[in-house]
Amino acid sequence: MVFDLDMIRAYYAGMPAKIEAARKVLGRPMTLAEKILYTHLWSGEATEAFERGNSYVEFAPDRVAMQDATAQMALLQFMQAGKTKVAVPSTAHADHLIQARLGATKDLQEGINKNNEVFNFLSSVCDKYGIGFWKPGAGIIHQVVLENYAFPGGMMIGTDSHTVNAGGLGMVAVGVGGADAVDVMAGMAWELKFPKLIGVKLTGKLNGWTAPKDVILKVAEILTVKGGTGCIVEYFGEGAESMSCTGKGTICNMGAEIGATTSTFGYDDSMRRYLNATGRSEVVELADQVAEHLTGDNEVYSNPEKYFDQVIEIDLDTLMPHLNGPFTPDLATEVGSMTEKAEANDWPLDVEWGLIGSCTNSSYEDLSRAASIAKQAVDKGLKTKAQFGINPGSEQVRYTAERDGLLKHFEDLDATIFTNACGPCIGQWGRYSDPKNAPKNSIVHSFNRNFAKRADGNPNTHAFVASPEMVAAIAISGRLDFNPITDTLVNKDGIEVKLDPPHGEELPTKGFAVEDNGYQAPAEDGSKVEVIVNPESSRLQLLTPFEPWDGKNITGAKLLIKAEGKCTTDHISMAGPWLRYRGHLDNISNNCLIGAVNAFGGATNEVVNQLTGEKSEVPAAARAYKAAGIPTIVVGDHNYGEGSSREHAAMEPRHLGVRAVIVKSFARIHETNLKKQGMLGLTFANEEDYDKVREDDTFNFVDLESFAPGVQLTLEIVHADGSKDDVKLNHTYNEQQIGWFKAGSALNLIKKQNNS
Ligand code: MIC
Ligand code: SF4
Repeated sequence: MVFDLDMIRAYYAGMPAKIEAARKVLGRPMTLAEKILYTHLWSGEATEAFERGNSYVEFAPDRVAMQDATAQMALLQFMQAGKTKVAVPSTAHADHLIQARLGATKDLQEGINKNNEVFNFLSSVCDKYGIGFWKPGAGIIHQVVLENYAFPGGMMIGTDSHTVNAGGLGMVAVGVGGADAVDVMAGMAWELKFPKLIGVKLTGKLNGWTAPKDVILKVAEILTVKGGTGCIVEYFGEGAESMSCTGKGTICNMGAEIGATTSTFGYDDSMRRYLNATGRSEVVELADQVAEHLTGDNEVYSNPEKYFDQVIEIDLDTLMPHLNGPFTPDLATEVGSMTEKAEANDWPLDVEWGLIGSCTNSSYEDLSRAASIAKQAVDKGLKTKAQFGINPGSEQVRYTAERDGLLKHFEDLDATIFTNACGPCIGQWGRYSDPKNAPKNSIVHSFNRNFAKRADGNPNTHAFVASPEMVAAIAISGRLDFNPITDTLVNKDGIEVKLDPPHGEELPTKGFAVEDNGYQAPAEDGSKVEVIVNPESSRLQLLTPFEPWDGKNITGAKLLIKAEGKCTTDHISMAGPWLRYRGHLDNISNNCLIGAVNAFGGATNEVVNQLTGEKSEVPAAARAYKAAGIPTIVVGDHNYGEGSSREHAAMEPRHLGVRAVIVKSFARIHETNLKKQGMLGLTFANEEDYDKVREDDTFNFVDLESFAPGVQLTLEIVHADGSKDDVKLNHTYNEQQIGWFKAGSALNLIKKQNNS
């Protein structure tokens, strides 16, 4: 058994009393999200009602999960915290660093060869500090967590934005930066602004070609990529109960794409079935005893408008399959309305690849429904027009799917089965030798993100997100505007055939099976384990603490870049080829902001170095200012830092001498990451002030010495012609976070506290 039953037992035992206390202070019925939050207060039982969207609250999560690309930095920081063992059950998963190119066996071996140093580092740090390690090939973090660790009513954090996937099993699971994980692993509280609540009522029942994926694709259309910011989305209603647990996981997974803190579902039969099938009937027995607390109160669901900050209703009976994209996951098109839209926007109608899997849609049910389409194609004499790539989410799913003949149906269409890892979902797809100059094309996938270059590094790849069964149908037809509900295809004998709606099995009838799940338990006593970091390494670098604040106003700062439009963490710290430097701050800093669009001239990775007046790449300009002892600032647009949890996007600018990031609005995880690394993350009080910033300005903070919670800061902008603008800046720093800024980083403060 890899999961911690005693911890779950203890939590459930304390739950009723804690809920009663919370009910008393709230004086009203409770949503599920509130029940989970109020039973995980660091301080124990609730003594006050928190203000949603405003109060900073300390929580005590039950677990921590990390993946290889973020764990390196998280664990390098943890090593500095001065602890001998992690304080809560934690795991690390080797999944992001493995490429998808030739197929599972070869790619996995190559992945191990190339990343040996990093995997050894992770394996030994885990061994030393009591962290479970899931080896390369074991699976993708969120699928492995759902299969092994998630439990109804639990709270976890993970150093990956899709940690939210565990909401499918009724958790409050939140993606965080590594520094937050370090706090919790070091035995400290985890702080979060008490979220607002969005209720999504699902009526009716999914049918035909419509899948759980379409629910979230629809929600993304309604809420857009920032509509969920600062909120927990709670799904309820008969439609929710009719859906499988892994289907719920898909919906929660893509909550990250609307910026939501997390999403969750109440405990129901689908979760019982899933827990039983994945060897956790003890959890079911325990959960059943507190079942009433593992879902929202009836009154809440009957009168949702009264209890949620926003309510959305979706009728599953009439919901249509969707294709979202390209380049953003909230650009929704119903299957059947694609032709005109694609033509109007010049999206290539020919589809070259269909990719199925990733942490979002790689359950047994997903593979079986998509396989039913692949099988039909073969049975009806169809050939696939596009190529297929499959990424199973875990070795357990892969092994079972192979045993049950599901993978064979894809192989009959010449599909490539990739490693149980992230691969093509995170730019680790060896599709082209020269992606930058690769041709314009369309692909469909069942993943979650479709930002430019995300899958294959090619800026001209138009990626559309759909359910696995729809991906299968579209790939077979080779047309983006194929509508399997109405359209026919011509088979090899020239006969027109139609695809029947998909069917699948929620869980394997013969049960799950696996030979080697790839888990490595940590040493009982890790004190003798040695963690080696070669000082010559290009992949790993021990951290040097950031400088504390000198107590003075930051003056004479220059603009490193004013980013225009979408600036996701992929723009700030690109993944793909750069994943190899995730454990080496100085080396990875060479990708700092290279994808951000410069508001002056519209180029990427090209700014004017004000010291020389010459054009420069962004990281080189930053290094030049730093060498000259000149502080810099970054200016950005809305939802700056959207996407991943990678704290490199905050650490790199900090390392390169950026002192403040000033934007119209932030994505939550990134804002926290900036604060943790001792950076000033500020927003324009007046959005139009963004326009006042010119390329060759000089910036002076005039009242930083009185930096305090709830008080605006003032930035003096001195233009090259000598004229000045005073701009008001908002911030969300509380006392403690100001402490991080002063200490130079949150980690500096932990160390100080440990030593005192
Ligand atoms: C992603 O999906 O973007 C990632 C890669 O999983 C990231 C984490 C990372 O940057 O390593 C995430 O979503 O947090
Ligand atoms: Fe991996 Fe993609 Fe899931 Fe991120 S979204 S964890 S890269 S499979």
